Amino acid sequence: MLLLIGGTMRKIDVSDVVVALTGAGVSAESGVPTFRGEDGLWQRYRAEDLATPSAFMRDPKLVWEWYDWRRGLIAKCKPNRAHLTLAEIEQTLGPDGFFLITQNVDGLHHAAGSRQLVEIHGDIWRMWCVRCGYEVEDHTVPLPELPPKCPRCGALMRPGVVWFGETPMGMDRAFAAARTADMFLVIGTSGVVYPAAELPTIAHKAGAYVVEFNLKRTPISSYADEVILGPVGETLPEWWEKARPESR
Ligand code: BJW
Ligand code: ZN
Repeated sequence: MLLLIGGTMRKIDVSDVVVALTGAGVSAESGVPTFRGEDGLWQRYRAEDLATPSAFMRDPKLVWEWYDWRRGLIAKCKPNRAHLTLAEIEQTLGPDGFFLITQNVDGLHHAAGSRQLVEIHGDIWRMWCVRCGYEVEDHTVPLPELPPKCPRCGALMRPGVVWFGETPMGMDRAFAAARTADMFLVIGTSGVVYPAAELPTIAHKAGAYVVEFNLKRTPISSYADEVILGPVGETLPEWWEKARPESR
C-alpha cells in the first residue's frame, strides 16, 4: 500500500521529462547491503578505512578484499521490481523523456534494461590501473590475485568506483538533467552524500515536481511534493501504474 505524505498524487504529463536519482535503497530488496542505517555497511566498516584514496594507498590489499567480498555478494543478486519498473519507465517515455542517475555501483539498473543512465559513483565491475590508466570490465569472483595487477604495465589496479574526496562521474549530464526535469524522482537514498544530494534541490529550485520514495523521511522530504513511504519494490510499481501517462 502506498503511504503518501503531503500533497496529492500527480500523473506524468505526456510532454514531461522525468529524471530519477537512485541510491542503495533501490537494491536493498535484491540483497545488496546499504551503507547507512541499522544493517548498513558503515555500521561494520569505517568509510575512512575503505572508501577513500588514502585508505587505498595505505593498504590496497585490505581495500580490495572488501571490494572482492562485495563483488561476490552482488554477483548473486538480481534486479528487483523497482529496477524493472525504472527500465519500463524508460521504455515508455523514450530516450528524450527519461533519464536515470544512480549512485549505485552494482550494475543492477543495466541488468534490468535501463540504458539512459549515468553511474555517478562508478561501477564495481570495472577497474583501472593507477599508473597507465588501462581500464577493464571484469566480472570474475573471487579475483584470483589481490590486489590485481595491470596486464599492461604491472602496476596496481584500483576498483572503478568513486571514493570520498574524488570527483563523481558524469556530473555535467546529471546536473543538466536535474535542471531540465519536469518531474524528479528520488528513490532509496539517504540524501546525505554530495554532490548527489544536491540534484533534487537543483531540480526543485528549477521548478520540477519532486517525488521521494523511501522507507523513512530524509532531508529531501522537507521540500518534496510527494513522499511515498514503503519498500520501493512495492511502492514504485504501484506509483507507476497510477502516474503513467495516458499515451506515449
Ligand atoms: C529503502 C529501502 C527500501 C533502504 N525501499 N528505501 C567532509 C569531509 C570530506 C568530504 C566531505 C565533507 N563534507 C562533504 C564532503 C563531500 C563528500 C560527502 O558528501 N560527504 C558527506 C557524507 C559528509 N562527497 C564526496 O567526497 C564526493 N565527491 C565530491 O564531493 O567531490 C567534489 C565535487 C563536488 C561537486 C561536483 C564535483 C565534485 C564523492 C562521494 C563518493 C561516495 N562514495 C560512496 C562509495 C562508492 C563506492 C562503493 O560502493 O564502495 O558511494 S559512499 C556511499 O554513499 C556510496 C553511495 O553511493 C553513497 C550514497 O549512499 P545512499 O545510496 O544514499 O545509501 P544509504 O545507505 O545512505 O541510504 C539508503 C537509503 O535507502 C536510506 O534512506 C534508507 O531508508 C533507504 N532504503 N531500503 C526504500 N527497500
Ligand atoms: Zn598499467
